[in-house]
Amino acid sequence: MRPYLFKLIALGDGTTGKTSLVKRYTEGTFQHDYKATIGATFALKHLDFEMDNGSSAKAKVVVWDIAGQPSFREMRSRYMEGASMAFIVFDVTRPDTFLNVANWYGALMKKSPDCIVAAVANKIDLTERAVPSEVGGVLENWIDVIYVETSALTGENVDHMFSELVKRAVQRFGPEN
Ligand code: G3D
Ligand code: MG
Repeated sequence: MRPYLFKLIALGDGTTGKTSLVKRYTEGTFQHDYKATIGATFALKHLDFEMDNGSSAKAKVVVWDIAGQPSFREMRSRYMEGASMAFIVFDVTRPDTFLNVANWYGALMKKSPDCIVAAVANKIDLTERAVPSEVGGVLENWIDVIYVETSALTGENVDHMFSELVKRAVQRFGPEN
């Protein structure tokens, strides 16, 4: 059986933890001194998983991560097009990054309306949390997202976030997309 092939993109304001989440997921590491470069970087993840009917399946996920401080404009074109999945990250210590989630979502829906989306509350390991968990229910009722709370630092919920996206993408798009 041919593997599923998916494009997954990282979205969200600068320094919310996009690159750290991608690294945690694809390499299992956390780098304190990651240096941003210009352009986008790519990581490939191979997955073996079980379908609801018990059969096994394989997926290849190409994760796109834009480098540096992203703007909506530079993100819109190639980057968002053809994405099967996206995660929009905000930093729980910075409410302004939470308020921008809906803007990222709107821009994404213009380019990839069928995309499966996760809204990710990152940096939950920090004690200076300013955005409470209750926003999860608000977000899920407001826009069509899966809400997940993560820490790229400790790794909490990171695999869960990515596997939820892949599971739903398999359900929505089926094989050979
Ligand atoms: P970005 O790709 O969205 O711009 P980065 O964000 O992944 O580069 O992360 C920005 C900063 O936040 C980095 O700090 C990184 O170490 C930190 N960070 C990312 N995720 C977490 C997390 O879950 N918990 C904590 N405590 N910090 C996190 P520096 O200081 O290296 O610039
Ligand atoms: Mg980055």
